[in-house]
Amino acid sequence: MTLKFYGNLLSQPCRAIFIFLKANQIPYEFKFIDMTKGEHLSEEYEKLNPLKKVPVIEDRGFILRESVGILRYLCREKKVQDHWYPTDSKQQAKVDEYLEWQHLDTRLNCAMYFQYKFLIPLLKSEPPNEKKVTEFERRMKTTLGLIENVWLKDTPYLTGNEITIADLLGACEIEQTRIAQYDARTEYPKIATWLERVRYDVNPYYDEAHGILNKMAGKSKL
Ligand SMILES: N[C@@H](CCC(=O)N[C@@H](CS)C(=O)NCC(=O)O)C(=O)O
Repeated sequence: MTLKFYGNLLSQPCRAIFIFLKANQIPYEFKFIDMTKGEHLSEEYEKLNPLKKVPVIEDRGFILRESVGILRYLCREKKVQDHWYPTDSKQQAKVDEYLEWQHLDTRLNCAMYFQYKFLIPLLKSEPPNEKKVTEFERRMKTTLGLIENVWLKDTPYLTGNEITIADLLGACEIEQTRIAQYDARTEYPKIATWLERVRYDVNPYYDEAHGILNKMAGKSKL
């Protein structure tokens, strides 16, 4: 039975899972959840995920939510190269170190900037709340500064010398702010080089995952 992946490529964690599945040639059936139509809020979807969010996977009847948990599960269950989530305890711990940190840093601060600068004004047809935008821009830049000067200080990838699931989640989160017309590449040279490295490693899937985002980032007049 093919793995089912419920998601939407405008979602940062969904893109990370999409790239991972493709790069590892794991067969799956994509179930597009149209959040603009509120499909994630439907009764049918709620049965799958009472948290009403994407992504979700279903693997031979086993349902799993939360991108970090999903990626770790896929690394354990499927035939993938060890570098994605090393079995060596210390190397794995370094990946976990980032995965734990990112929830309240890269994920929270970049996503909130994107929401206040772009998504909320779009959904509510009203101008951005400038106070919130300024606050989250400050917090996002603190996070980006830490990625530039701490996580990428001595290594080509976030947690070492090889690409891991941490890099996929981190890169997809940072790319999201381009829809709100902020590109981290312009201010953070190490982040720029690292994003290009990650893209190169997993292309054509990186570009495929970011196709809609790239179009939106190009079109947005904000
Ligand atoms: N911690 C969750 C976050 C999932 C999440 O926030 N998904 C967003 C899209 S990026 C969503 O479904 N939002 C719909 C909503 O909040 O109504 C994960 O990493 O999987």
